Amino acid sequence: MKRILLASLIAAALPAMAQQLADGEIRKVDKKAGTLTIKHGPIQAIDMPAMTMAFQVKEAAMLDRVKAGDKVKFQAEMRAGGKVAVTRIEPVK
Ligand SMILES: [Cu+2]
Repeated sequence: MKRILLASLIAAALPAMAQQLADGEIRKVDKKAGTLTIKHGPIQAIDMPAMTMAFQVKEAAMLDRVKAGDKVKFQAEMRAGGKVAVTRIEPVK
């Protein structure tokens, strides 16, 4: 019963999560600094307009998943100190 409830909750949340993904294009992967520079469209979740900027990443492995020139869909969160971190990123085929 609990499992069914959880499954339906996840199913209900998926469309909302998909909507939150922002569009972007990777401009630079800086493994030393641990940042991704992304030319991005508006990011609703953190009320940010389109621009090109450097993001921190939630997991260092994200820096290996994308390369300059890749088109991506991603999610970001605002961190203390005004830094913004990518929390999820997927290349767009
Ligand atoms: Cu920005």
